[in-house]
Amino acid sequence: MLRPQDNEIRDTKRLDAIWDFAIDANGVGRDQGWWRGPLPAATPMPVPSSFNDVPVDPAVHDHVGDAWYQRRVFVPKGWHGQRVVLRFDAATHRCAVYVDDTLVVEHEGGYTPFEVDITPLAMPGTALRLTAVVNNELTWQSLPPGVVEAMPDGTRRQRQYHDFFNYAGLHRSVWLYATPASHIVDVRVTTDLDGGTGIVRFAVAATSPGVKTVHVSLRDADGKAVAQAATAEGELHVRKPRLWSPGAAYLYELLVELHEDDQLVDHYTLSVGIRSVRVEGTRFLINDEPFYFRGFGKHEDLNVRGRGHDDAAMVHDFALLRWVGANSFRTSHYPYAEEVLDLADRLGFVVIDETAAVGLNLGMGGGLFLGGRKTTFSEETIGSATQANHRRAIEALIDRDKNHPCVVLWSLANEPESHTPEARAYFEPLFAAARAADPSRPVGFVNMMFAQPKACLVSDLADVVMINRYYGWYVEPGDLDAAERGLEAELLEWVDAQGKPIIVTEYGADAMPGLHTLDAVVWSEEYQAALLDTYHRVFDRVDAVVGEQVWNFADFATGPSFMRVDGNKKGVFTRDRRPKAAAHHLRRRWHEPS
Ligand code: BDP
Repeated sequence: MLRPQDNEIRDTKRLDAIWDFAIDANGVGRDQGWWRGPLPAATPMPVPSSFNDVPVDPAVHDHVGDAWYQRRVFVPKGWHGQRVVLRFDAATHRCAVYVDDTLVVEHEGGYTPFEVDITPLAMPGTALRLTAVVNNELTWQSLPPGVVEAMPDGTRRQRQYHDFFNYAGLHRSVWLYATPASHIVDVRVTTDLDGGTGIVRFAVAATSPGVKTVHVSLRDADGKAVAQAATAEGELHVRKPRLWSPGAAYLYELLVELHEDDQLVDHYTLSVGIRSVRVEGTRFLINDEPFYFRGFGKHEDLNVRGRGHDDAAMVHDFALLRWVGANSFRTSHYPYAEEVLDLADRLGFVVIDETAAVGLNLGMGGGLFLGGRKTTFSEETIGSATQANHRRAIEALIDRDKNHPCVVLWSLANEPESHTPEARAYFEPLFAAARAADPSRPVGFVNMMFAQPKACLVSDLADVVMINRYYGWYVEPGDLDAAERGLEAELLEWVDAQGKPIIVTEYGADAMPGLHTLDAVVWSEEYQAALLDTYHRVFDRVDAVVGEQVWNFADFATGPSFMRVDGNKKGVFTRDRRPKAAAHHLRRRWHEPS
């Protein structure tokens, strides 16, 4: 799905503002038709933002169910004869949208965009009432999964299987935009290298009732055309291209024009980075050179805004990534805002792009969070409906992010159960779906401790082994010698079992900022730094390790737990982005990579 764009033909109107807001504590809004008029007892709510932390109200913070958003929108006078589209960049976790009295779209999945053509309802020069009802319930079918429990007092409580707060709301921008009726629907670009030549494969989808032709032209950063074609699908060749490389991004622009009966009717411009990605033996190659991932698993998590996108915070996070010497991050544990990927493209950061499939592991979560074990993969729990949803989520992620040079690897899930035949049956078709949707990038998933190298029944489907490990923290806490031995032994077993590149996508320790101890006691800043050092010694001894991504970039909000002190404190930065000792440590290692 193309992002809205302004140019001499297309026009956008961002609907970010203070909207009217009401939680639906008794779940009556749909029956009562709240979209038909002003919301009852509406309060102000910024868009984009999570709604949870904005008012000072536990009923909103912990709300489970529907939350209603509303605003008036003026359709610009000049949009006569245009196709008018309403787009939500993200509504977490599902949403139904009304234009005046009409239901125009419903969408499942909290982190990918959806849009709808509302031309017949959007008369230029008039106002419309836009209402969105967002629902934050996690179920066995949703990604991530969860269970809503009824409490004795009649209230409902959300149980979940993942370690981050269930923020919800309109997390990203909402747009109204206009295109001509005949328009460019989608553009897909993949790139490769052939000796000294850059290959840019493109496919343009467009609708037009007349005789249509598509022209594409690739411009360098100075605007000079370097290759062109007059077909909707084909290959452009660029001799001696400037490559998009980690830390040295270079972007071309693909100018796509739609002509109908020899008239220019639509135009779209896409940034293109020419690069190749390949796995060879135990190497991860970008532009045919071994790449070593240095970075973090992150979260979209800030005070007040929760998971709401914020440009200033985003640009600052990239500055911190650069300061600390990172070259990559994983979008743990859901697709991030498209703005993040745009900036990673521009600044040359490498991204592991992950779906919202986290917590598909009831062996762990059931015991820990729900006071009892349940079978992970079954028709009563995570079954065929979840799998169908998961497949759609993979396809939606790939559809959204396919053109970003920064994305080099798809992560289909974080720490699912992966040691049972049911897990294999669940994942096999999902890997096939990902490969069908994008044959150009490696695919993997993030393995959890319970599925050790010889027991894991899913890793052989992947191109890369990604593992999260907590030796010295959840396993043998405080004993870094044992951690060093355990980690090294396991990594060598992975090399034997799979012979693939290994990225350690999570390792780390909680550290309470300001807690200092002489002898590196758990929870101190010293222990966090010492644990990272321990892991790094091991990584440097195991050749197949091609990446280290610390958990986490910054402290983040979670649900209540006896293991969490006002959230997860494994950040090397605090939630307000101050460095802990570990950040300085990493900076020394990553600025002088061996
Ligand atoms: C891993 C999860 C991550 C958690 C982390 C932790 O992938 O989401 O936050 O552990 O416990 O299992 O800190």
